[in-house]
Amino acid sequence: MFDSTTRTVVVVGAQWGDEGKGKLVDVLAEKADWVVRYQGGANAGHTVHIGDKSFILHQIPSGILHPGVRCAIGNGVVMDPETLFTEVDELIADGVDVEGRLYVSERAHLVMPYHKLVDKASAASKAIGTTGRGIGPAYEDKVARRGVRVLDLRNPARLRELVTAGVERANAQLERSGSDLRASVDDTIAALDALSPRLLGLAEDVGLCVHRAIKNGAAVLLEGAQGSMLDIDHGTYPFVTSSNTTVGGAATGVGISPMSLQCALGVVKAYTTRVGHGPLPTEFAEPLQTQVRTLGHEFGATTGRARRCGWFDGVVVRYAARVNGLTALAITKLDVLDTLDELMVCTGYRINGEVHTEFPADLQLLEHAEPVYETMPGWNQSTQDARKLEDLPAAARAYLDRLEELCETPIAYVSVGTRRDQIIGVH
Ligand code: 2SA
Ligand code: GDP
Ligand code: MG
Repeated sequence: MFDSTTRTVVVVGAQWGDEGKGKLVDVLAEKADWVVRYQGGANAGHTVHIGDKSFILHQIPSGILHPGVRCAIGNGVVMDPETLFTEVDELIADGVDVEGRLYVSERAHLVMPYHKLVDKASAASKAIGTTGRGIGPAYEDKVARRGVRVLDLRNPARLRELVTAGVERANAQLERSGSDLRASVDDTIAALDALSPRLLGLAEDVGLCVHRAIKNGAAVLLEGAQGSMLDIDHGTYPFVTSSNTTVGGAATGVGISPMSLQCALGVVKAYTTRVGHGPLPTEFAEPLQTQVRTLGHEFGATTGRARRCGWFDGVVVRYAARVNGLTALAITKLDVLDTLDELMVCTGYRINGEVHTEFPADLQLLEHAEPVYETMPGWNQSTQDARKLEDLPAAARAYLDRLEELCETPIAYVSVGTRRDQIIGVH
């Protein structure tokens, strides 16, 4: 992806998350100078396998596993300081040198303990199937202009004021939800005081750092979390997360100009998954549901929840290609389909007798949508050792060709296993 002219790349999920962004970021980070997260928070779970070790990154950019790469958490992220340092300490225990190369935007909003209590207790969160990591309540406070930012830790009086108001509001919400749990101002302040020196040690003007890096010709990778169909504006609202997961959010979430973004790599599974509630038009029935979930180990990397699986949905990925302006696709988990006799690919939705090829905004329409499928032969052969396109069986190549055509976007990578080396670069 990176070369002498391509210096800023966004990696974005083009389905409902868990497409394998962590793996692609790890692969691309080999040539990056900076990797920056731009939205979401500890709801993300980005998995990277190196040798026999497996790392799940929640808030720290997946580039951290490459020595020397600078990693930053942008202003668009809602940052949970408690779990950030758990993550940092786990990496250090695994021998990863984090010192001096992890930065946190001083403008990033903090996820407070009371945000997590509210998220776990509220009926609205349950209806959506949130991760319970306090993401929605933290973004609510941000948008309502009453959030706590990293820089507020420098001002104890202001911090206490913001926390007191936040705790009061959270306790009222908890009471309304029928929860017995309550947040406490003193406990919240004490927890922040304990983390504050360490966190302020990482605080930076991340937008400025990345701007300067770009000006100096650095290779900068912006790492999206969740997926395009979970975007607050473009996703399956209200069954979405609370941030702009799409490329538009990358510039605002890092604090650089959208004009500086050069490439957008959309990561997509060779099939579809979603975790949490909401529409998934191509969802499998049993026994295929359990079969593919087992083959693909489709369980949430943060919560362990079973992911819902379905056929590849061309309407979804073509929509994501448009909204993000994808310049290329990375197709992951092709190997998971190795043992299936036949594959189906969704090319449109039949709604009230009419075929729609554009993803509808109104979810009520989707309730009556019947996917229109094309059937393609399987390949019944392992693809895990393929390292170039010619190593793949002809039926797998035909499948990829059809995905490329349907999504109107060229394929740049095909991933055929969890390991770093199990990838095909398409030139
Ligand atoms: P939230 O917690 O407010 O962001 O939840 C709102 C919706 O967004 C979905 N969401 C996700 N979907 C896929 N993967 C995510 N990360 C974890 C993973 C999920 C897990 O990597 O596996 O472990 O369960 C993620 N984060 C948020 C969520 O399911 C809701 O539908
Ligand atoms: P992310 O949130 O997009 O980074 O994805 P997750 O880490 O939540 O989920 C992707 C899962 O698929 C992880 O367990 C990865 O190790 C795994 N994975 C990634 N690429 C491949 C692949 O090509 N084949 C297989 N079998 N697994 C993969
Ligand atoms: Mg994930």
